[in-house]
Amino acid sequence: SSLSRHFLRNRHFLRPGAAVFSTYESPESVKKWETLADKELSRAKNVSVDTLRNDRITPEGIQIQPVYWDLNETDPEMPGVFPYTRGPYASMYTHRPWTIRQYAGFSSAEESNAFYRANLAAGVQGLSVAFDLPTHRGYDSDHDRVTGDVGMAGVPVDTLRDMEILFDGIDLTDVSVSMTMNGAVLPVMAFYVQAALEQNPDKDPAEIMASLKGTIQNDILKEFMVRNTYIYPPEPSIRRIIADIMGFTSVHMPKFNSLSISGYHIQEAGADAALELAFTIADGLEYIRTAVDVAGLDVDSVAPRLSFFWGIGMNFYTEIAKLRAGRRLWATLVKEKFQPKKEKSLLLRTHCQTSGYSLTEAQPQNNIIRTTIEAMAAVLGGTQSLHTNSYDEALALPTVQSARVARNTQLILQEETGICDVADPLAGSYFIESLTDEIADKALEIIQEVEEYGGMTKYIDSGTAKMRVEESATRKQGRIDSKQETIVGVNKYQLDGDAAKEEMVEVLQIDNAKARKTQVARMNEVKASRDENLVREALDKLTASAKLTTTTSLGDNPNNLMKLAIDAAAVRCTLGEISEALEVAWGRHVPTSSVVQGAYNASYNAKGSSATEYETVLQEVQAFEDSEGRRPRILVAKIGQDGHDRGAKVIASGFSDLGFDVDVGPLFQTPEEVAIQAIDSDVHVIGISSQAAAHKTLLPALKKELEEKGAGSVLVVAGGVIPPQDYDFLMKETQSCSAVFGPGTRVTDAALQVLGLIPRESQDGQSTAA
Ligand code: MLC
Ligand code: 5AD
Repeated sequence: SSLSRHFLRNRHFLRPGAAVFSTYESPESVKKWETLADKELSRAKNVSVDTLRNDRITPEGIQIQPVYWDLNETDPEMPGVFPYTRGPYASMYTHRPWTIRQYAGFSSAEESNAFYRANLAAGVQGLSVAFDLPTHRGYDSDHDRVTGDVGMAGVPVDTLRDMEILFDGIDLTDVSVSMTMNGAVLPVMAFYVQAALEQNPDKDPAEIMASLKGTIQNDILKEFMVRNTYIYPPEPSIRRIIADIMGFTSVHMPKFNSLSISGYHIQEAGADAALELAFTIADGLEYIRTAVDVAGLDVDSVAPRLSFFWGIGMNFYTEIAKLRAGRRLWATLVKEKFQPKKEKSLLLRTHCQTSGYSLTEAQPQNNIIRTTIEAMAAVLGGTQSLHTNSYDEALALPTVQSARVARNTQLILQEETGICDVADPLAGSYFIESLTDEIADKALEIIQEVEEYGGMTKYIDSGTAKMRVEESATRKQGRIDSKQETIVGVNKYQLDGDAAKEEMVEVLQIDNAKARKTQVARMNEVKASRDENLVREALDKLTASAKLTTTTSLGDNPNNLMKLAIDAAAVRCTLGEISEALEVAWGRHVPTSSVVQGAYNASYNAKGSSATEYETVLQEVQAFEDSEGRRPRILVAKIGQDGHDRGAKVIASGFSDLGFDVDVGPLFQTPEEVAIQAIDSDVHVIGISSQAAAHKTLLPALKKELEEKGAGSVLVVAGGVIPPQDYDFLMKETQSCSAVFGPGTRVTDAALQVLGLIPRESQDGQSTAA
């Protein structure tokens, strides 16, 4: 067992530079490592393993080796060697540090472009584009479902023109670009490719495409599970869109990573590390199966360009172990299931992002420390690329200043600490090795369960995947609310009154109406100058291809959807039009939703926790029922294109365990649709959860709808990422809600406060609301 392996053996760690090394016969794996490392290092000027060994001497006179291993082992695991637990590359950061890649997008292409250029000048090595939610969901900025969302959570892209401005002055054949896009992946990839072609009108298009390096997220499975920016149903999303993109890129864009298989959002939705690891690897296996079985592609033509993406939270050791275990699991499973011929097909290369969920609204400067610790875990785990969050994460999009601190966190790690000097420096630690084994075992158990079920598509379809994540999230909230888990400044060591005010930080404010107006004007300009016949023709071809039932994935197939989307981009079709052309054939996906029962209760009231507040809420709910004749009823709703639903789900589950009648509204509602549902269900209160900054447009709109429908007395409360600077606007100026619950609010506290605010009918129509 792993216990005996790691605790009982008497190990001797002799460093490879020691005198004994002269008589030491390197095992095969070490020889293989040295050959690989020399090959990697020789790419850089005049460097070899030997130069590294001899040149790097500390002020104390100690030689730093590029890698360490146990000289007693006959076959020690080495970085860059199967099963890659210790890293995908032999030389790791001694040759090239991880890419500092800050995810960002602001309310216009111009602003985002300025940010990217400034960042590149300041040491950032790759770009990563955050699009706004209408773009994610395939709507043009003038669509009436997106009034509150344009430019709020990222950059809006309606046409090729926006993409050209976004990368103005940035050579796309030189800088690697990651684009986080899943739903509207075809038009966005098409705009990107076409922008690169038009940047280089004199060069051979095939050559340009072949030189493009970067990553498209394109991971729709986790969208259906947790992130929710899908457009079409699973079947065409996977078997047509993803298959065709893999097919196209494998032929025309061999340097481009066609998928970024993401655990990040699974963790952010509340999953623990084993669940994140398992579902992500299982997603990856499903994508290879799609490539091989549906698209008829060879495993070696797609697997080398699959890339991964992990979330890194505050469980320092666990996160390091997760990255190591992930590489081992992936290499082992891909080898076993698909027998690739290329070694590169087995490498798990990954991006990491520090956890947004772990950051707090209270005392935001503490988030700098949290992010630093998480970044260190990602680096010690051997990530290839990293985003560090800004400390104002729980309040708004980053300001110039908070973005700089976030970027500098990585520059300091790379250039001041020596952390890059040694590959996989924690290998051989009894604890880390043991934890790596155990996380791998736990994840493998879940992967096997999923595989036996028939793979991740079926598993997600059954609703089990989502339920497991939501249950994990609700349990975590219970542990936090009952103080079994500490969050400094939130459930322990809080600041009070004046001191708390001192800690307020300036946040970025976005003028949503202005962003929308500018976008719509530019889009109309593009539309006015294009040839409508060509537009119609390109869109019709997309629809016709979408209706085909045969595979179109082979890169040169004239019906390949990626190829047709590029043709459509070239004649200036908009993102909304391209998306609509496919929707005609496939329809839009309609999600279902359910509420986890009992998990909050179980973890809150776990052995050893004090449950008095919990009891108090139960008693108050009972008193409400006794006086009003029915239980308090709440509609937990999301408005606009914001699909972040962990908060909403946790509130729904928690309130339900606490005795409320809970209705959960569907995602992506308009204010009017929420008002109608609230009235139909005769709820006392609507709880709006907002994570994507549209609250200042959408909450007043909801209030207006309620009043117009004669339901002005329905209580509205809001929660989520809402900067304190906006509280007065919402509660006083526009009176669009009666309370705002920021991140870190305990569910029990929110429930008590809501109960106090509901007007009671029992007292002669007199409201007793506080
Ligand atoms: C690197 N290289 C080495 C080396 N290190 N070669 C030899 N020895 C070493 N030690 C080489 C690589 O082989 C490669 O070349 C090149 O250098 C670049 O290294 P890389 O490791 O591929 O790094 P990078 O280009 O940065 O790619 C990292 C990646 C990629 C593979 C993980 O997919 C990526 O950048 N992902 C980013 C995803 C992202 O930003 N997502 C944001 C999501 S935010 P070659 O020739 O082999 O390619 C989000 C939030 C939300 O999702 O919800 O909105
Ligand atoms: N700019 C910068 N960072 C962003 N994030 C999301 N949108 C943006 C943006 N437009 C980051 C936050 C969030 C994670 C999903 O990505 O850290 O938690």
